[in-house]
Amino acid sequence: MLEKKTIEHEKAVLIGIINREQNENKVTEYLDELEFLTFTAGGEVLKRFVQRMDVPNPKTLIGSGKMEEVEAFVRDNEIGSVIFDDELTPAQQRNIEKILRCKIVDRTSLILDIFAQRAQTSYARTQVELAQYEYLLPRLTGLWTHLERQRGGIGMRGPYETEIETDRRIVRDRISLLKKKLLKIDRQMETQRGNRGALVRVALVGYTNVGKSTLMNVISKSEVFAENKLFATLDTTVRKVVIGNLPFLLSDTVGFIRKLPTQLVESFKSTLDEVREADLLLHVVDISHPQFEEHIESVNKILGEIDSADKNTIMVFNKIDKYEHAEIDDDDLTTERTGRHFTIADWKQTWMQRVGDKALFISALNKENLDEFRKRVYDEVRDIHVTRFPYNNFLYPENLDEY
Ligand SMILES: Nc1nc2c(ncn2[C@@H]2O[C@H](COP(=O)(O)OP(=O)(O)OP(=O)(O)O)[C@@H](O)[C@H]2O)c(=O)[nH]1
Ligand SMILES: [Mg+2]
Repeated sequence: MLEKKTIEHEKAVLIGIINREQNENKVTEYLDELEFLTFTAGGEVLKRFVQRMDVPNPKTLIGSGKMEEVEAFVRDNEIGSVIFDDELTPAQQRNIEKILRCKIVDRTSLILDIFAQRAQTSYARTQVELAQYEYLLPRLTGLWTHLERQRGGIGMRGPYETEIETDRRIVRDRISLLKKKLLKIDRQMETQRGNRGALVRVALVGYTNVGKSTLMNVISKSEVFAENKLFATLDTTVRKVVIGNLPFLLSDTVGFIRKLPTQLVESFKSTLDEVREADLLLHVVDISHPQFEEHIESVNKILGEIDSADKNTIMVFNKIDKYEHAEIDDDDLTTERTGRHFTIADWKQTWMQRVGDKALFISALNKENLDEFRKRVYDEVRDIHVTRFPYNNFLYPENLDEY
């Protein structure tokens, strides 16, 4: 098992880059999220460094002047980790480590670290460990990478096989062992899912921290761990829920995030099977989050990666109790009216209108609009159910109020 890096209340600085793809506002938003990730991992952010550069420095990502500034700050403030929002190449990571002499973390390794901290079951731990080794493997190639193509040639035989080579072999062996272990668990889980019979399956999906587990708990009276940190849930919980007298299965699973490391999507494949095999998705969105539209995009992108983009989906806009909009004074003629100024009623007139009755607005925390939520889910599940079992449709009336 890989050693868990615990960065408890460790002092950290963040580094972001402004370029053609990400302007200053975007970078601020990304660093806000990176700070939340750092907090979740147990760190405290003392300062952010941002540099504008269109072509990143191949050796150190940021320029040498900026690096000196960071180095001085790290030295004066006993910084434990320097965290980059952008992914670093193995070489960049090594070079920067030499200059700053502290832990160099990128977004991917930070997310992996949080997953490692949060994994409870042996299943989740195995999946995270696999992702960590996949991340590690190309980073073990140190000195000898450039000779790789000539492997087996002169000077590369026998005693010249380096420690790195041995390490790599160990890591590769470990990866194939973990894959075998996961395959075995996958088969068990598949059988388990098969045993659940033909009940309609509904899956909660969404960005991390949007309130999926909270909603699961109010709907199913279960006790899934929910808190205001990222990735509170890593395992999938499945509960049988009954609305009216119509039973179905509801699953709550790992939350998504922008740039979710591909290693994680890969190794969490079987956890995500619950989503892939669902008949209906409830895409939960935190409408009070300023970047909720981007969150929807990130989630849709990952759904695409797991072949679930075209599934029957209800959009559940949660946290309406927390939603606030900015006001523009009557005499202010310069401020451009943007999404920040919309009320929820305004939002409903935007693209959300096209979502039609597949959009719901609720507060899972204050239990607002849950009746409407139940009714919509009932209707949808009922439709799927009666298509599947046409002979017992009389059991489930079209109008839930008849109960
Ligand atoms: N104000 C408000 N807060 C909410 C609402 N629903 C959930 N929360 C809070 O949002 C935080 C995250 O909730 P979770 O249910 O853990 O979110 P999740 O989507 O399961 O998150 P992950 O498992 O981390 O992906 C918690 O602090 C909840 O109390 C809501 O309707 N309104
Ligand atoms: Mg959760």
